[in-house]
Amino acid sequence: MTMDETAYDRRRLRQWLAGTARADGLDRRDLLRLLAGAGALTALTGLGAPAARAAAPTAASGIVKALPEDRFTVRGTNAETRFAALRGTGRHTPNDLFFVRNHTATPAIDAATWRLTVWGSGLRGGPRTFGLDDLRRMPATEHEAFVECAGNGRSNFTTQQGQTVSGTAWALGAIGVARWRGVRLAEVLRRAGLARGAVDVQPRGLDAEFSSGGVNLGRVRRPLPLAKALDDALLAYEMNGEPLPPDHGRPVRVLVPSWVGIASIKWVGDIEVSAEPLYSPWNTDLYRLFGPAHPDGGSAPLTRQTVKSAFELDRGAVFAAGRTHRLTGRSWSGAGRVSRVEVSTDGGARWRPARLHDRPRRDSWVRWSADWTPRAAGPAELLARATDEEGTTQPERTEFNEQGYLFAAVVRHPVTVTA
Ligand SMILES: Nc1nc2c(c(=O)[nH]1)N[C@H]1C(S)=C(S)[C@@H](COP(=O)(O)O)O[C@H]1N2
Ligand SMILES: [Mo]
Repeated sequence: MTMDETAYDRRRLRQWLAGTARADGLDRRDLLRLLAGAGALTALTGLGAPAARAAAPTAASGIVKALPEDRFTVRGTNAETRFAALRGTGRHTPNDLFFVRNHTATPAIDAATWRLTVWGSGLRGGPRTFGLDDLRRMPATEHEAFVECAGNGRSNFTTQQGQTVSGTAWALGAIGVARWRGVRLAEVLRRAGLARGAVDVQPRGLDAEFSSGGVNLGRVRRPLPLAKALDDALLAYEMNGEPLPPDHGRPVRVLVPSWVGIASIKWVGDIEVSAEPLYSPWNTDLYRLFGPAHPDGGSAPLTRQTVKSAFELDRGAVFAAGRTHRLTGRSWSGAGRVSRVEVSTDGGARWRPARLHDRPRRDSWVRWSADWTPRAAGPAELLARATDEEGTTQPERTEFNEQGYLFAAVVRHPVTVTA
C-alpha cells in the first residue's frame, strides 16, 4: 500500500499510549501507569514464558513450508494462497496450500514438552497446566471452518476504490478451509475451574514478541468474550487429519469459527481467564474499524467475517473467444450459509446464477461454476457476488477504514479475451 505502514502503526500506537485510542472499560490511569516505563507494554502480557526460537531461520519469510510461486504469493512474513491453484481441489484447502499469516516467524515447539497454562482472576483456583496428551485424552470434536484474515481483500480498497489503507496488500487468498480436530475450549476451561464471574479469555501465542514502529507490543494475544469461547471455539491439534503443521500452530492453536483470523491464536502457550474485561493492542488499536464513517476511537472489536466471493483464476487470465469456458470459484460468509451466488461476465450489467457444487454450510465456503462463451476479443471483467442466509448480498463498495479490514464488495476480476 502506498502509506508507510510503520509510520502509520507508530501514529496509532502513540494515540493508544496517550489514551486517545479507544479502550472501553479499562481505567486510563491504570493503563498509563502500566505503560509509563520503556517497553512497559510487556507488563500487560501476564505470565512470561520464554518465546520459542524460530523454526526456520534460513527462510526470509520465517515460514517453514515450501512456497512455490504457482501456489503462493509471498508478502513479507506472510504467504497468500493463489486462488487459481485451488481449482480442482476439494472443499478443504490442502495443508500445503493453506495461506500463512505470521506476525513474526513460525516457532519450533516440541510437542512433548509443550504445556498450556490456564490462569487468571476468572478461575476458582490457581493456574492449571495441560500437556498435549491431556488434551488428546479429552473428548475430541471436529469442525470444518475457514480461517480468514480480517485484512483479506484489502488491496481492493486501493485497486477498486482508490483508497490508501495500511497493512498487508492481500488479494483474496488470505483464507483457507480445513477440518479441525481438537477439544472444545469450553471443556478445558471447565476442567481449569471456570468461575461464575469470568467474562473474557485471552489466549497468547508462543511465537516471538511483535514490534511495530519500534514499539514492542509483546506476544500475539487477543481477548475473546467468554460467550464465544464457550460456544464453538476449539483447541485444535489436527488439521485435515494430520497433526497441525508448524506454520499453522503446532502443536495446538485456538480455532474460533466464523470470526476474523486473529482470534484463532496459533502456538497457544497460555490462556488468561479474567473476571474483568481484557485489552491488548489486538482488540484496541488493531482489528477495529477507524475512519470518518466509524465512531471516534474506532468501532467495537471485530468479530465475524464478511461475505466474499473469488474466482479460481489469476488476475489477467486469458480466454479464447468463441469457446465455452467453465469459470469456477468459491463464496463464503461469517454470518452463516451462502444461499445464492451470481456471476456477471459483462462488467456487472447482467447477472445469472452460478451452479453450486457443495451443500452450503456455515463457517465454510461453497464451490460454484458458471460457463462463459466470450464473443469479442479485448479486456473483460468477471464479477461474482454471494448472498448469505442473513440476506446480506455483497455490495458495490465497502466503507473505508484506515486499516483496510473486512472488505466485502464485489471484486471486478480483470481478464483478457483473445481472438
Ligand atoms: N500466535 C499467533 N497466532 C496467530 C497469528 C500470529 O502471528 N501469531 N496470526 C493471526 C492472524 S492475523 C491470522 S489471519 C491467522 C492465520 O492463520 P494461518 O497462518 O494458520 O492461516 O492466525 C492468527 N493467529
Ligand atoms: Mo489476520
